[in-house]
Amino acid sequence: KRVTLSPGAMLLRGFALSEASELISALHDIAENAPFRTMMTPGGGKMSVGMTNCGALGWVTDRSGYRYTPTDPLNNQAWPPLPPTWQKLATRSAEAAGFKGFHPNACLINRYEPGTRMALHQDKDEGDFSQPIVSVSLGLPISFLWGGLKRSTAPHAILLEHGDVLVWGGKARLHYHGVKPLADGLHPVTGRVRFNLTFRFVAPTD
Ligand code: MD5
Ligand code: FE
Repeated sequence: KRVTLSPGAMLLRGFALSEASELISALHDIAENAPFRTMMTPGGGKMSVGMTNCGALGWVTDRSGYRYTPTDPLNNQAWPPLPPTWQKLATRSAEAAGFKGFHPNACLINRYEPGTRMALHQDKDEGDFSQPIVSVSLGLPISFLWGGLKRSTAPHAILLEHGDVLVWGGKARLHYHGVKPLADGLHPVTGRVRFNLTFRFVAPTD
C-alpha cells in the first residue's frame, strides 16, 4: 500500500519485496569490487554506517567534505555500474509515487549493523533538487525519522521494513531525516544487517 508522509514523500510498502533477494545478491557482487567502508565526516568523526556506491557517481565524505566522485577513493577505479534491474526499480518506484522520468546516476548503499544509526540531516549535495530520491530498505527493520525543513522541527518515527520503498521529491526533497540505532535481530535474508539503497540524480559538475 501507499502512505503519504507529507506532500512529496511517499512510502510504498513492500514495493520491492518480490525482487529483494535478487537485489541482495547483486549487492554482494558490488561489494566485492567496492567494499563497504566507514567514512570520516569533515569534522573528524567516524560514521557508524558502512557505505559503498554504484553508478556513474558515488557519495563520499572525508576531512575535505561531502561530495560525489566518479571513482572509488579506495582504488581510484570507476564505481561498479548501476545494475539495469536497479535502474528500472528506481524509475518504476518514482513513477508509482507520481514522479515520471526519474533516471538516477548514483546509488549510495548503506549497511547498518546493530547499534549503528544516521543522525538527522538533509541530502543537499546533488546540485539538482527537481529530481526525487528513491530509497529501498532490505533486511532488519529500522525506525526512520522524518523531520521538517528546519532541524528544529521534531521528527516523527516510521518503521521501515524489508522491501519497503520510500520516494521523496517536490516539497519533501529537502526535509531533515535520519534513522534510530538499529535494534539487534536476525533477518532470514540478510542476517544481523539492514541495507538501504538510495537512488539519486546528481547534476554533472563539468
Ligand atoms: C537510510 N539514508 O535509511 C537513510 C534514510 C541517506 C539516508 O538518509 O542519505 O543515505 S533513507 C530515506 C531518505 C533518503 C534520502 C533522502 C531522504 C530520505 N529525504 O530527502 O528525506 O539509510
Ligand atoms: Fe539522507
